[in-house]
Amino acid sequence: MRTNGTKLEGVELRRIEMPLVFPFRTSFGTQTTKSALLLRVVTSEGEGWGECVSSAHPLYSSEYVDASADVLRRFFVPALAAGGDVRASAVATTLAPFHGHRMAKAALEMGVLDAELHARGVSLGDELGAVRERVACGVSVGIMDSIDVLIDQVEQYVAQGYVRIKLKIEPGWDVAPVRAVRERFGDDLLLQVDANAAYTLADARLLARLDDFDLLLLEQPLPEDDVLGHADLAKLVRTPICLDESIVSARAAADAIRLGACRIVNIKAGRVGGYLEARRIHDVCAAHGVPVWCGGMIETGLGRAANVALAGLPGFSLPGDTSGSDRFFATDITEPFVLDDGHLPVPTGPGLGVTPIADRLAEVTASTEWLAA
Ligand code: OSB
Ligand code: MG
Repeated sequence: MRTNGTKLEGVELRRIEMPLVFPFRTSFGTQTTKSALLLRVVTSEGEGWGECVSSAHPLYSSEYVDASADVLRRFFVPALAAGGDVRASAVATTLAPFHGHRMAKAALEMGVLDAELHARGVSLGDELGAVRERVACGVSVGIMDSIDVLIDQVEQYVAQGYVRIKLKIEPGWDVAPVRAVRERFGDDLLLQVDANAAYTLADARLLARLDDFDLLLLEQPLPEDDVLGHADLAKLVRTPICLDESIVSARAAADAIRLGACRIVNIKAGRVGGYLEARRIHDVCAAHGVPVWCGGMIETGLGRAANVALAGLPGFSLPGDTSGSDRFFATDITEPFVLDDGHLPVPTGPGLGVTPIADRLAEVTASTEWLAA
């Protein structure tokens, strides 16, 4: 046993910029580049990688890359350094006095966890309780300029083996694209939609028209803080409602389920403050018989590896947005995740099971900063 515990030596914050293979349009904006913050957490036991999923602009949630960097630099890393023995299971508690900034918290916990698991020789999948060796993969398809372009895109993804298609929707791009995809690809295609909070309860009759298309789920139709609105909407549409943005913690998940606001939950570790809280949400949902699936935030291979590990847990009974690296990037910073018969393998190496390739990382790095503990 270690007597003095694990010491945090410092954290390297690395800002990266990666071009997307093509623009990704959602109801809140169009993204052409992936901007992210990577954390190399260095402890007395070794090092680990964390990926912060905040975006350049606060459009999906209130978080954004520069704010994540600031709060890590100013508060989170100093607090963790001051806390003594650094353990992944205690990171959330150490950072709990600070409100919000869950994506930054998640990234720091992920880096500490990766370092710790490397030292113990345990994979993240095993640590979290994954029961699958590979996970079924879906893909999130952006809003397109025309139905023809959309059908073309979906055709390519289906040909690549994706087992489920998620269409981004917004007012003016909802019933028509869903109908077109359903008609073209038939009733067997697993199909769902994601509104990213673009509607209001006044749109209930419009959203109920989606009931005709046998969708797996309708993701986050209403604003993040409108949980009761989702419960009301659930009485007006037959398609199961799934929450993404609204579920910021295990408590929020329990509340939403109790209120009848969702029948399915999208779990994203960054949105909820880390992979350990993500597992608690999985457990809460499992206890209520609520299926979950793993969401995505356009992660590099680092976050993708962690997401695939999470998706290996037993309650992840629906395909996730765990697409292959080439869905977004021509070249990833790790060995790419490549779909095999619609699935991705849960990494088996210690920690994340992947590390950045030095040359690739250097190519996409905009700046680095060392935060000494
Ligand atoms: O709502 O699921 C979302 C990407 C960025 C921000 C929000 C969302 C998304 C996606 C998933 O749709 C994209 C992916 O596969 O990573
Ligand atoms: Mg979503």
